[in-house]
Amino acid sequence: MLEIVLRAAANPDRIAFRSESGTTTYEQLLQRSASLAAALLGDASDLGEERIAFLVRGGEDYAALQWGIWRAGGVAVPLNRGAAMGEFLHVLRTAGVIRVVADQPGAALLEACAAAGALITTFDGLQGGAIAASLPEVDAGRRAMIVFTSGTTSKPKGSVATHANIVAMMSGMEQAWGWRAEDCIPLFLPLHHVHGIVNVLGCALWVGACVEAFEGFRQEQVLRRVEEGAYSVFMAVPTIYVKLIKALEDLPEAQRAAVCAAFGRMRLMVSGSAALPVTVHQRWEELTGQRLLERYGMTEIGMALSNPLVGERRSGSVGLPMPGVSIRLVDEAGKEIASEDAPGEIQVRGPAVFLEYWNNPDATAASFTADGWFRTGDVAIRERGYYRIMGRQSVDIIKSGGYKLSALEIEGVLLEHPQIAECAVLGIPDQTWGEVVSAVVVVREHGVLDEPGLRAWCEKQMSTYKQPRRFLFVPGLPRNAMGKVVKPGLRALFQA
Ligand code: MLC
Ligand code: AMP
Repeated sequence: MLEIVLRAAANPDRIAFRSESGTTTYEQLLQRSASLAAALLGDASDLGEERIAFLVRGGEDYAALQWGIWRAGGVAVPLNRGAAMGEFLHVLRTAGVIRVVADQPGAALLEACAAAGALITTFDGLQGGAIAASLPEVDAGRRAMIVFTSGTTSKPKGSVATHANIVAMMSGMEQAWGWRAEDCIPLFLPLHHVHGIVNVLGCALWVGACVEAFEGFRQEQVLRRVEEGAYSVFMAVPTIYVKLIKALEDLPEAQRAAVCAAFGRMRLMVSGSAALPVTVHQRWEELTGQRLLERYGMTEIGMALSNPLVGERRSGSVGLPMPGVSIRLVDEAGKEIASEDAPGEIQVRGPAVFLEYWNNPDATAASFTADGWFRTGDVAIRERGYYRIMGRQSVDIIKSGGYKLSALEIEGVLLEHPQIAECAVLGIPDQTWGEVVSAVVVVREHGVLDEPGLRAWCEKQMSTYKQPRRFLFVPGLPRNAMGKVVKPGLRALFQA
């Protein structure tokens, strides 16, 4: 039986989810997931790694369905609620999805299912059935989940994690960060990326802890529960800490003191998914007395580096390798860097490293070195023992609000606009978002296009976080001798 299921069965009466409308115990979660597994199986004895895409409320519905898919032998493909029709279609087609489960499918998802020939089932329609007499034995080496991640290719790739990969991620975090059954954590991060899925939801359920789920980052509600002392652990991306600092500074003094003290009492607060600016780290500590633990990770590898739970949490640094993770820095000639203070690409090995990009052996092969290390594309140095992230090898990868975005993917979408002849997308540094997606656009000869029109068009074509926020209209793009657009030069135009 899957290890996470066995662990839940050992904690039947503990509360897995708590919300205004009540609680769900681990026993109830097991029952619901077993009944969903039976409904998904129908007459089959094992889904045999069928990819089931799903879009349901975060929290207990999501966990019950994720476990139901796993227990039936399927592969969970979580969808992004804010995706545009073309983004849904890409996921469904790439992962070869023929069944989608959704609670409130919107027009974009319905249209994508029709175009992909995938059958859509409502979540309610799947619930409430009998529990199967027996569920398949699912080996830990089998595929469990596909998370779509952007990169240096124009379209997101499906990163495949096995059950064993996910267990390695969760047990590494349990060991490194002292996760325990008494913990309680708010879940407001999106559930189509590993930060929300594995670090928050997965780890909490792995140790028998309690989760309070929100439909997205609802700042006021979260702060109210923080003030009430609801949580012992808190995990967020830097953008959220920036927003929280502003919110705390805007509160009346008495309330600010109470909320800050409540943050200060938490056992652990973690930041990750993007660089935490030193100023934010320091301001958070000044306000709350809580020193954030910054860590570094990636969809394909889970968490790789972390500041320690006990010991020095150094600002601007991501600390040391997580348990079970091997790290090396490699220079441009492919040689391992032994000394401190010399930058190199972070390469990773370990049981959490993903299996493959779904149906994309070339991309999978290209992401590993000949001797089996995963190339992250991130550059770091080691300083007094700790790793510090310097940046990325590619200018085409943008991090905005904690989301990794491909400039090439966004350029590809913009080029579908009938009035756009050429474009270049880049990330411009920003205090709140880390980087903001910015587009330089060349309009076709005799074409007519203005910024409000282009913004409105982008809203229909892309998820919120991919949409360019800043535009520059230029007569032509600067290119080098090889014909490649010179992006650093364009960045200067935005910063001027
Ligand atoms: C939204 N807005 C943006 C934006 N996203 N503006 C600039 N850049 C962006 N990226 C604008 C909206 O248009 C809107 O504008 C306003 O901000 C509020 O939008 P929202 O969608 O309601 O924002 P909010 O809910 O506050 O979302 C911010 C956020 C969210 C930080 C909570 O982006 C988020 O959940 N990020 C986390 C992503 C994540 O989990 N990444 C992990 C990947 S895994 P207006 O004008 O309408 O007000 C990974 C591995 C690892 O990286 O190491 O963890
Ligand atoms: P994703 O592919 O969405 O999982 O994003 C992973 C990427 O996020 C990494 O390759 C890094 O570029 C970035 N990242 C994650 N954590 C940190 C951090 N603490 N500091 C800097 N970058 C980070």
